[in-house]
Amino acid sequence: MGNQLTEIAPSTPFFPSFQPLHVVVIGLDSAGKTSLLYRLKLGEFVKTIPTKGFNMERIKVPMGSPKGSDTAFQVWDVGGQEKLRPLWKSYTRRMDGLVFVLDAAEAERMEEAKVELHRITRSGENQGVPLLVLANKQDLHGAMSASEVEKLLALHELSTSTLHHTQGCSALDGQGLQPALEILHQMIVKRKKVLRHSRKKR
Ligand code: G3D
Ligand code: MG
Repeated sequence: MGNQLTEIAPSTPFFPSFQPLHVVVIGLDSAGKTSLLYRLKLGEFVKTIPTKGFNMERIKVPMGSPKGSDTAFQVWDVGGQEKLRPLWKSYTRRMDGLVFVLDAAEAERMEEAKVELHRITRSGENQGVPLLVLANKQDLHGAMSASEVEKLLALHELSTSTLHHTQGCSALDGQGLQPALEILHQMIVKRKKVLRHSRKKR
């Protein structure tokens, strides 16, 4: 699910792991953001409590291409309760990539998620930042697929310059996370290339 990824050549330059990519994880409360962060950091499912502020961790993700390489992400997991959402703006400043997490088994909150996602992606300097949507809790019976989630969130309404990808995943068993982060990395690399190119032209 997504757009424009087919144009990414396998030979895209690789960012050295000493320069972590700044990635911000947001989404409604209880979507599974903190569980996903610690699944990535520790490789296991941990019991969470609602996030009042934020969690920040550096994670290293092995990349399929170039083989044997890995990429460092500095991941900010920001609380999703309604009263905390105005803070999202300050965390998303100068980010390289945005991860929006949903509880794919909770159809009744899709509209609320859509409104928040479009609000944050349209605001100021967030425009054009690559977006990874994680349709979490795929281990639950009745969880919506990535394509259903993509439609309900109306991702086609995002600006054409915003690279995006939607991936089904589960913090419980870890499925879907590795490929999702590889695609996020590819989208970030592609955008940096485009920005560099347009700066040179000026
Ligand atoms: P948040 O950080 O987005 O607010 P949390 O969400 O990571 O705190 O998770 C909220 C609840 O969802 C937790 O359950 C957590 O265990 C559960 N959860 C997170 N990811 C998954 C998943 O992939 N599958 C399933 N089945 N549950 C998940 P509680 O019961 O503590 O509220
Ligand atoms: Mg949390």
